Amino acid sequence: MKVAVVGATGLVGGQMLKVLEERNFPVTELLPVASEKSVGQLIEFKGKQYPVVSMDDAIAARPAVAIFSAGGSVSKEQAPRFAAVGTVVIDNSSAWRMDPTKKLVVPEVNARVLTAEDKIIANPNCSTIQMVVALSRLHEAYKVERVVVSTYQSVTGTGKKAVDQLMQERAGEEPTNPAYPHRIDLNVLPHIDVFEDNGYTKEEMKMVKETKKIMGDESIRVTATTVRIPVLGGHSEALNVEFARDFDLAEVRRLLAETPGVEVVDDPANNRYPMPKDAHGKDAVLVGRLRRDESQPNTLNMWVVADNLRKGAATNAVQIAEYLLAQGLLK
Ligand code: 11C
Repeated sequence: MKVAVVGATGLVGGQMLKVLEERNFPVTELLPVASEKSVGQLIEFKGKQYPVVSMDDAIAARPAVAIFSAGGSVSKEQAPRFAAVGTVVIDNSSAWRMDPTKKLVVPEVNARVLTAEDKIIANPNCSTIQMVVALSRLHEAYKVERVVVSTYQSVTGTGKKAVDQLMQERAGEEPTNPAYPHRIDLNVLPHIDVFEDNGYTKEEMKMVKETKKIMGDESIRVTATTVRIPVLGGHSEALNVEFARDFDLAEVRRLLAETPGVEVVDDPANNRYPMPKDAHGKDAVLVGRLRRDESQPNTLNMWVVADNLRKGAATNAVQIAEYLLAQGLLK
């Protein structure tokens, strides 16, 4: 199967290649696509070298699937061109997520919505993905009414520039090309993406809107505070979840243990709880610190951690491709 990876030289693109290789996706020909200046650069995949090709050459090759991680404007312009030649595009940008004609998919939660008509499929924001994976079975059991979420997000969510900023600051150097308006080492920024007119950031509003769409329930109320911290391994989230029905904590633990994609790490007596250093490089969404909110009925507190470049981006996209393949939806 011919597979294009658009944005192959970026942080997420690199993870896409790694995950395709690790999960043994049946790639017979890889078409790595990046900016014009990278054309010809060699990319190693499954022990073979593949040259980076131009967007036009990749479209002319008519791949079965193109996994995009090249930003919203590239996606808006180029995804329809791939779709026009019959390629299924799985897009990691925010370009199509809230388009009512496009599906927004986390396979463990709503893969069933996909059909042969879907030629551009949106991959959600990383902080939304790990939250909905953790919530999906609990929603079926007790119905989520409202979520209050605070995030603690890795600089890898911003990209290479931010990783460089953190590392340079840590080494006592002045960052050459800072990604943030303030230092990030030894600091915390309550600011991810741009501020909107309502005072929330775009990242916060993504969590509100994408959750409703993926979970197929516009009645779920979400309010978010998203925060950047000087960490590399993954995003952490404190969730306060109010349900319509009461729950039993032991049953919550059992439901989470049975939830596809979730690993329960919850043994406070032995100092075991989810941490980014343990999520790093894994596909699982780690869930722990499970406890009843004693300040109001039917409400649970939980701590959710995942590698934002893997389940939050690359793994989720490849899982969508795997689902399409298994359903015979890829040519
Ligand atoms: C961050 N969540 O951590 C962002 C990165 O809409 O796919 C991913 C942005 C997106 O900065």
